[in-house]
Amino acid sequence: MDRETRVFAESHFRGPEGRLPSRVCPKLDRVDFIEKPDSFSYADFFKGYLVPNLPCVFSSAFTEDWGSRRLWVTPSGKPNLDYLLQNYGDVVVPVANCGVQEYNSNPKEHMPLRDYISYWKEYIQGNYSSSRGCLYLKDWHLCRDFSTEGVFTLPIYFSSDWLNEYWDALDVDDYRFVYMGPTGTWSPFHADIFRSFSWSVNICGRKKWLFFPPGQEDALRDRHGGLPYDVTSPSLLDSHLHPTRDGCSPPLEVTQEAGEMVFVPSGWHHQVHNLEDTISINHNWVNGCNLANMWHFLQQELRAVQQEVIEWRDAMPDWHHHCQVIMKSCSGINFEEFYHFLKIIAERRLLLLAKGMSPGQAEGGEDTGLGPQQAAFDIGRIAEVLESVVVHPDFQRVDTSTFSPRPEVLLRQLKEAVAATTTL
Ligand SMILES: O=C(O)CCC(=O)C(=O)O
Ligand SMILES: [Fe+2]
Repeated sequence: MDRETRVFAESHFRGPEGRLPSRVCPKLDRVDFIEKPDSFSYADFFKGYLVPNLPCVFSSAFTEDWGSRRLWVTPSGKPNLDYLLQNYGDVVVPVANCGVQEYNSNPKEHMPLRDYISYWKEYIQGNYSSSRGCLYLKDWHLCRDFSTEGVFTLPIYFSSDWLNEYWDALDVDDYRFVYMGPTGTWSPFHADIFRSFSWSVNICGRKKWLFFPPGQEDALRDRHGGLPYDVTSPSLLDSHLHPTRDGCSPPLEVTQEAGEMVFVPSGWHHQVHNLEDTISINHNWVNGCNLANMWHFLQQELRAVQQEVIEWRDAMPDWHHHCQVIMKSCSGINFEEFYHFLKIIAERRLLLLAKGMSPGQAEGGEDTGLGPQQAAFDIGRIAEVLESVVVHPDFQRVDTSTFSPRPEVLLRQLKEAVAATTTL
């Protein structure tokens, strides 16, 4: 990142738009298409899409050299099921049944990839129908199971990825996925986990995306406040069931072709349909541009948990602690872990600045080229969010006596670093 880009981003987040979770969205009637890798820099993406939180689509030229686009695909552009079987057949993968609604999602089962591939072949032979229903392989952690060298290369635009940096540092999890399924498989209406960004590349096939800017989903709620499962369902036209439906603009529709890369901004609800037999690689990621959205989301999640168990508040002396435990099991993270996440990233950035290195070099891997300006920006964003965390009444109830460093100490270190980097 260059200095001018950092100044631009910092002034955005200081302004009224940056202070609120991104609810302000200009009326868009189409999504930008980025044609040429050579004339589109990291700064162009950062200023044009990441900071303003707007979707865009990158042409297939951006993924031309990915091994998966050759190896996983037949010459006629179909998924190379035999290649996948030979190379990954034994791995156990999660599979959703698109034909069955369970809350606002689909029930999942686990099976060896070889069984999913036999199902897929039968499904094609059966003219895209099967007594087993319409099955979609979702959220396969390929990178956790195999080396992905020669499969794909992380595009520079998406390289400031704290979620995966954090989980890699802990060596327990990641948010890097492969999806694959026949024509007709789909993902119900949702916004991504923790209000993360996502990026998605079609290795082969086509997807139709329906996008709603942040806040628009509220107009789609039913009489009881529930979000829809399927925004294309005719029941949405019933104004008795969905009284505020008229207040919602039609979705932004994007058709993603083979090789193309979609950037999904933070907090944008979306629904996705595979128009052909499709394989995609999708990552979720968080960084300084959507960190405040993540923190806002976690506060909402805690409030929702507290509402659910409000009746026990007076009877249980450790009710607040229990709310944090429930939140961790429902959302995957609670306030203590969020602090840990901030701490790990903050310490890595402080170290980088102290050593005058870029984030990529510090990991001993390939240099991502994001550099000290990015580290300084990251520190500023963490300081701002941590300042809000430490004064939150529910965070103040968390026992931080064993945290190292204590949250106030880390905040002070970050503020000192912010002051020292203004002239960087
Ligand atoms: O491709 C899909 O089915 C869903 C992808 C998605 O929701 C995402 O990448 O955020
Ligand atoms: Fe998504």
